[in-house]
Amino acid sequence: MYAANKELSEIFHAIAAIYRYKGDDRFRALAYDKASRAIASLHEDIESFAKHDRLSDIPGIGIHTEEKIKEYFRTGKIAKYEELKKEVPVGILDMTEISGFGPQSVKKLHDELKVETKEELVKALQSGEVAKLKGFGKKKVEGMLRGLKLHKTIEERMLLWDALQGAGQVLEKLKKLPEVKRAEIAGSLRRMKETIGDIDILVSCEAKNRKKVITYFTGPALAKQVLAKGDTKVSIIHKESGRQIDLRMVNENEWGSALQYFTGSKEHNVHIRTIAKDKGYKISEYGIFTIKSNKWVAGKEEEDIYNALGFKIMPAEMRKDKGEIELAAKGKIPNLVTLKDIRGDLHTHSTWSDGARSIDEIARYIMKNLPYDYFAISDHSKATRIANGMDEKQILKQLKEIDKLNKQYGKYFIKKSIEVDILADGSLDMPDEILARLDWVTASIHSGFKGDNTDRLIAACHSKYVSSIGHPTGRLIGSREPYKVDIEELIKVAKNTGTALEINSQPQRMDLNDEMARLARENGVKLVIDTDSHDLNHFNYMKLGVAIARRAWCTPDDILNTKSWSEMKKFASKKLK
Ligand code: DGT
Ligand code: CA
Ligand code: CA
Ligand code: ZN
Repeated sequence: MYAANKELSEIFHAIAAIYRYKGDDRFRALAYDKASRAIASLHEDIESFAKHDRLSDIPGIGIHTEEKIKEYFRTGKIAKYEELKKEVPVGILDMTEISGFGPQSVKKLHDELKVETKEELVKALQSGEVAKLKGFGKKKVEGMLRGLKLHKTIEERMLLWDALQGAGQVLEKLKKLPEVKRAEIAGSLRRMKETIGDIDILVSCEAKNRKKVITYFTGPALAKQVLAKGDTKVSIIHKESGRQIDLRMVNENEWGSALQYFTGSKEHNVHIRTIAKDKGYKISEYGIFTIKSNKWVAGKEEEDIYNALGFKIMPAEMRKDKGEIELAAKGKIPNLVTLKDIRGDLHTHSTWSDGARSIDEIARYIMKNLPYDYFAISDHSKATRIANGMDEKQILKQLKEIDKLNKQYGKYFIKKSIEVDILADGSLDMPDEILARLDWVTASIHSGFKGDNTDRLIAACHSKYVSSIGHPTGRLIGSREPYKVDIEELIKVAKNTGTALEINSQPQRMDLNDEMARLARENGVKLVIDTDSHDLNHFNYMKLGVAIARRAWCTPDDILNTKSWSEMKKFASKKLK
């Protein structure tokens, strides 16, 4: 991200948090949040927009935020922000975003216990001091402690999406060095785990050239800090992402064995090693050798290692020691779904609710950039007020616009849809007459996260208009736990009612997760992989959903949106009979 984009989006995010903390201007907070998101997802340098007086072209930038951006480029700061910062305890402001805390709770803790830092606040919570305050019952304090734990996972580990971005840039740069023969991501990132502890990169080069690669890797272009520096292993804190990257260097004939070893998982490798031992081999990052005479057998390519054991190579996403080795032994590794198989996206938001782009902009973007045969506009329904949900009148108007645009493009490309709220009693936030006019209906929960939501989801599956359940567990990695749901029961009902379950690809959602998606697949439930896009760049998230599906061993056949529209339609209309 451009430096100014990053700073401005952070400042606006902080201003929004301050307004929420003060509790006096909710709408202003929303406006700053929106602007912050808009800038964060901007592909171009915001400075060039400012220079050409085009800031108002950015969807999500309003009159006030435009003024603030201009001021930032004129003076280097935003006076209002400096002023606001003095009115609130900045040391604990961030904590308002942790689940179980919230601006009002943090404010109360500050006002009554005089805590100024995160450490003080955590201490007060753990010592039982907080539990003595009015309004902080046992349940509330437990919720806060759980929130802290969630928050910790994301402080210590990064989201898959963030790791992919950081690692991608570094890999490109390394590949450009003339000394580097091959370079590849390894570790949990290659396995596409939902959170990543550190990024692992493997490089092959001649031993005499290692020093040059190390000098570049630990130099100012990439490293903020050097954690460890050996002859073949170096660790840095990456300048751009602030995260740890481990680099290992191997000889060309060790490439395959090293890649196999450093891809892991540890559990997978341990199992592979016992099998090797039974067959008279030993495996290390340097190759596969006979135990008897220590003779090198293979190691140049990764598949050579597996082949030497009588296996076919399996995709990295499968390597968890959850049955994939047994499958490989039988020669039954499935052809997993890939990004190329995806033919459409059934969950996207436009300016009709909380999306940043008009339907026309989205459609044109997709036609130009993605190989899709169809996509659905699925804006929120009215119960999700914070997301500017649509009422009956608005959606009817929206349907007319979709008709008009499809006619204009000369193909029925945009499908009519909605992300309809599942209300507290399990009913849907839109009458059947309207749902009946749509091509695809995603039903989701956006409220009432505290109780057990199994019955609500099951009720939604029983609606003959509901094609798919959106982000079925509602979790946000690092900030919100999944609500309670009996996933096995949901899977059973989804199967019996012919309802699909969504794999939502938003980086923080990844919902269903890999294990649940696997359970769904094993029980014959169809899945849809959606991006839940709120802006054009979100369409790239599709690869995250595909990764979940691959970790769940899904083939194209398990994923509905690898199919033609007429087959999608067949699936949805089966319920209507
Ligand atoms: P992370 O970084 O916590 O998200 O997870 P990984 O899997 O990337 O773990 P990491 O970075 O510690 O190590 C990278 C890979 O190296 C790991 O997936 C397997 C391999 N590896 C590391 N330590 C060991 C070990 O003690 N035994 C075995 N068999 N493999 C190891
Ligand atoms: Ca790692
Ligand atoms: Ca590592
Ligand atoms: Zn939603």
